[in-house]
Amino acid sequence: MEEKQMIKTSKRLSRHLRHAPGEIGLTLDSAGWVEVSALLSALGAHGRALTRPELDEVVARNNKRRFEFDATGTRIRASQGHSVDVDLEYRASTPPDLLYHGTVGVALPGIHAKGLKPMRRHDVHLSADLETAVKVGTRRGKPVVLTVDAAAMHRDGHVFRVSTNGVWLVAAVPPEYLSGL
Ligand code: HQG
Repeated sequence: MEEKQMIKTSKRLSRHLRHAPGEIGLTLDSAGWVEVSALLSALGAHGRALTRPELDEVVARNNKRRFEFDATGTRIRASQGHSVDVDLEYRASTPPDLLYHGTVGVALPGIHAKGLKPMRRHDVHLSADLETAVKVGTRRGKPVVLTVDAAAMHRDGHVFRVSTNGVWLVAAVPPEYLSGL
């Protein structure tokens, strides 16, 4: 599949597997899974059809491994990034001592006042490496990278989880754990 088509399809999958399943008549289960056959027929009924081999290619080649199949390959979900209410059932894990969050200057006053909030998503997204945080910030403009004292948060009882595709998830980051503001 052409790169352009891959990106378009990935965005379409993100939309329906993270934010708006109902728009194409899909229902996700409580952990975000949907039958592959249901997804393919819903996509076909609402725009360009996608074949199973095409879906496999988009999942395998996706630059952020955004989607995953279950062990039997009959169900699919987004690994993180949802705005719909799901419990992805990731186990709580010990984070690296430092985690990073990429944002932009315009968000800083709000973050300074309230810390990092999940905003329209389910969790705050953090990365273990600086480079990813720079990329995340760059989506919105000139990137600002904040450093999260994840060791202290963990010690204080905040629960961290890591998604299948390596994104660190936490409900919120109070301002006292942030530097770089
Ligand atoms: C900001 C993409 C004001 C926050 C990326 C961010 C990531 C606040 C924006 C993933 C705030 C939310 C997630 C506060 C947070 N006041 N602004 N108190 N707290 N913010 O898109 O982390 O391509 O929901 O800094 O690469 O940017 O979709 O989160 O700028 O991995 O797979 O509010 O989405 O991945 O924006 O991005 P988002 P994010 P995908």
